[in-house]
Amino acid sequence: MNHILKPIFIFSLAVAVTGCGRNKTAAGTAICSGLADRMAASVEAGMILYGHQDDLVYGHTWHVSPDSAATDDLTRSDVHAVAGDYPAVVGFELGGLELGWEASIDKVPFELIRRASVEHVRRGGIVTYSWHPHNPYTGGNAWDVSSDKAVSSILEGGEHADMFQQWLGRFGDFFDSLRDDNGNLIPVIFRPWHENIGSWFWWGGKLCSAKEYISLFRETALYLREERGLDNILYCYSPNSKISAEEYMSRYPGDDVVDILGIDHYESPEAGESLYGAGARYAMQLTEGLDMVKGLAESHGKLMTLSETGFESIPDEKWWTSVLYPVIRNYPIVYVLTWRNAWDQETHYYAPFPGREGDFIEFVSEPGVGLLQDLNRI
Ligand code: BMA
Repeated sequence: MNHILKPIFIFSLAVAVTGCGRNKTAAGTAICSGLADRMAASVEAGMILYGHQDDLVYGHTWHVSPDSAATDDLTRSDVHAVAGDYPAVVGFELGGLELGWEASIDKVPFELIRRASVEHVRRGGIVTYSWHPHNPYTGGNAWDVSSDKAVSSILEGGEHADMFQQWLGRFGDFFDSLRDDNGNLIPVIFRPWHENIGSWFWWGGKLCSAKEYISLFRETALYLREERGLDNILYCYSPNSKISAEEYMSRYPGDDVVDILGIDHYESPEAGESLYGAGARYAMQLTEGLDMVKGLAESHGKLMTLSETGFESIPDEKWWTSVLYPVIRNYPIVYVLTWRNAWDQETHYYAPFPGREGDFIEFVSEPGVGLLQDLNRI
């Protein structure tokens, strides 16, 4: 929103922003340190940026059709339609890119994702990528946890190691294509191998050893950075919530390949649980999770984020101001990203849209909650 920024939070920002350009970091150059410094400045100003997954490429009732992927002006957005401004952060999903598909698992052409990413950064925004890759061992999707050999099979020496190199090659090509009008690479955030302590993805806690997971993350980041020389990527490590600090760190890939510590946490009522009860439980667990990440981010000199959150269909009319905001306002998080508004699933939405605004406008009017224009004033 266009509110005047009232930084009311005084954070002791122990963040050394190790982002590229500083000592031990993921990328090591000026391209990334610009983004890392900007994010640190935003936190220091008491701002929490709002992010939304796939915001510019589809919403609850619309999507950019594949036919106009090369020409659409990318001005549509459910968040903009409700709040009059774009999210400061936009997330995009890269699942399917590893297989050489034209469009993602959510049917968004990668050429459209590339254009929307460059355009959002041109407008002053921040872009982050999630990845739900197919199971390399079974051929199933990211949620296929039927084998505990998937991760080991693609690591160096594994039977599908070549396949993984091919996957990484496609990712290298994609990140290398993220260039502005002058041909310069744009800085972005990549958040691979997420929610890795739980066991709902094939790279999850019970599906591979800690050593294998760490190799997986490191091979990914080091391929892009060292072998491809891509110095425009900040890496985010984002386990699921409801875990201890020991569990969080048990699979930590290392300070040299991680720039941002995140956590994913959703509200999801249990059978028979009231809306109030579910909100209170979500808030308590989120508090525990953010307390933990804050401590770790401080001791490792990293930025922190609530990398994914939301309440599907947002049944609570006051969710944004009475459940989410009272918790996140207490933490120096760079951004909070709510998940996608699927255009082809009636109830699969996590952000407002016209006719279903809830209290989102009040939320983005709260002190320190930032949309794109707020970020541009930093
Ligand atoms: C999940 C759901 C799926 C989607 C996946 C990747 O949480 O939204 O429908 O395919 O994320 O975006």
